[in-house]
Amino acid sequence: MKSRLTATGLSLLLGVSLAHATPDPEKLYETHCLSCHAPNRLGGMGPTLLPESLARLKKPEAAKAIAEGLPATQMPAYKEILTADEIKALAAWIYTPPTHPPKWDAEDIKASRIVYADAVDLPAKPVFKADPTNITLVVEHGDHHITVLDGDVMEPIVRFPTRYALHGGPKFTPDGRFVYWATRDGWITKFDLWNLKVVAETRVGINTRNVAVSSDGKYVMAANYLPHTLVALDGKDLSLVKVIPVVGNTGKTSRVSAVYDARPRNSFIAALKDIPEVWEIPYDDRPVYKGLVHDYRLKEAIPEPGPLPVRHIVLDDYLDDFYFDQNYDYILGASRTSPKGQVIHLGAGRKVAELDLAGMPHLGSGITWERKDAEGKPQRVMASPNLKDGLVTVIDMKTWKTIKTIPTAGPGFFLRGHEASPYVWADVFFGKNHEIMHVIDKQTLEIVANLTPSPGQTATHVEFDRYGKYALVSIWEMDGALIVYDAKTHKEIKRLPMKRPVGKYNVWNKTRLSEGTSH
Ligand code: DHE
Repeated sequence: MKSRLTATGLSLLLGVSLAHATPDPEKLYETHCLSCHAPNRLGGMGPTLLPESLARLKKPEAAKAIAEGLPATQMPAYKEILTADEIKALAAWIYTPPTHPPKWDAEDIKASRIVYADAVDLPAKPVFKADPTNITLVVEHGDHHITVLDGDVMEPIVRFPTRYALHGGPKFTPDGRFVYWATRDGWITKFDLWNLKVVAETRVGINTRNVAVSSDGKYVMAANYLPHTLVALDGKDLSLVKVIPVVGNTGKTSRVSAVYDARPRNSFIAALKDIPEVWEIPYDDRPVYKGLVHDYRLKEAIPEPGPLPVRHIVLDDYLDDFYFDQNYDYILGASRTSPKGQVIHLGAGRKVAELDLAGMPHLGSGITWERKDAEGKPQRVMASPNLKDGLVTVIDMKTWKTIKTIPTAGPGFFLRGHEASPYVWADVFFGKNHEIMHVIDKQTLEIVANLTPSPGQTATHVEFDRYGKYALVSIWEMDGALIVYDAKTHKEIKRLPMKRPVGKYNVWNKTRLSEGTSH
């Protein structure tokens, strides 16, 4: 931070009143912010300061952050350096579009890559004694750290800092050795979990959604809001393989809501925010034909050249939030605006049914399990929390009908279960009851327990250990905690203090595509 004469100081010095001089936020940015937040507000050591990146931050909060700084970050307080008007002007200005449209192209991506020499060619053997398949990563949002937990004894093995604002699930290679994560500012990190070292980092975009890893570990695919691209990296060293501009059949470009690995199909599936299409991107040698809409085996069409061709599945409605069935034959999708969900058969490339979904379902957080129907026959269901209404929707995976709407104490974000557990756990993330965690019986579809792990504090995102013995709950507060519950008795076993912990990721459950968690 550079010191500088304030407008008030200058006016005293000159003996004139500058009280009404209009602050020049662009100049203020250059003087005070550019060294950390980079030219064109693209982000560097500090986060990106563009309207798209600030969508989740209210303007008064931005002004407060400038005035008072941010705890547990390098952001200093400016209230002694800038006037209130200057702070206000600066806070307003960062929400305006930049004069030069921001760009992040192949050259920027290549130039950003960092390979850490001390993490190359390390032995394929864990440096810790814990079972590497039962490790759980905990993302701590509060001070941007990851804790690596031994899942058998629920003790931290190591805790290390990450880049700013990691979002979405870290994705493991099938052997569980390497894990990749994305930050909202576009950084993709490859981490060697057995050697506890960062291997490489590449910045793929300005505003990034999430990352997926191909089931052969060959490709890492990142989804961007800004620019409108998907970016494929080499899974080995995060070098650039391909930038895929996201342009629909009509020529319109789109933000990518998220990208997922569809393991049984050897392909990535991308959810698009601004065009009514879903993209499938095979990563095996399967030919994909240009112009293809419904069936990639159309022989008369022209094959798209090069690796990672795109199959456009054109739909009647937008789909930006997905749930896949366990075989990846179907997508259950919804847009954040339409009351009807769609069931898409991926092979046929078209809608086969509609879903009755009240409120705003969070299908990306859906899970599945088997129960018995009224006649005692096995019935596979999927359930989704709801971001707007206090309910969990349960859908029959054969008829696609809603078989139950379970009322909850408020809108929820995450729902989690485990093959070995008779219960699913649903949080109440929003509203006055955000301290409550519901436990739902998989068979009766009734709430059997309402836990209040930490009165007055937000309880969220449950994840299980490999065996379904423990249920881990995040207390999403700066001085929060990870609470370990006995998954059978719902009794607290221990609590580990953590800084605003959110997502937790167990190697076994994620690499074995457990039906009780997201993949
Ligand atoms: Fe997330 C996953 C989208 C806000 C924490 N979130 C995801 C995924 C998507 C998504 C598409 C799946 C990606 C993956 O795992 O590969 N999230 C969105 C949104 O659209 C939304 C509502 C608004 C936004 O601005 O992005 C949103 N998400 C949040 C939060 O506010 C949360 C609670 C805190 C944060 O990190 O910003 C949050 N999202 C998470 C977590 C996961 C996630 C912990 C991974 C869950 C898992 O178990 O896999």
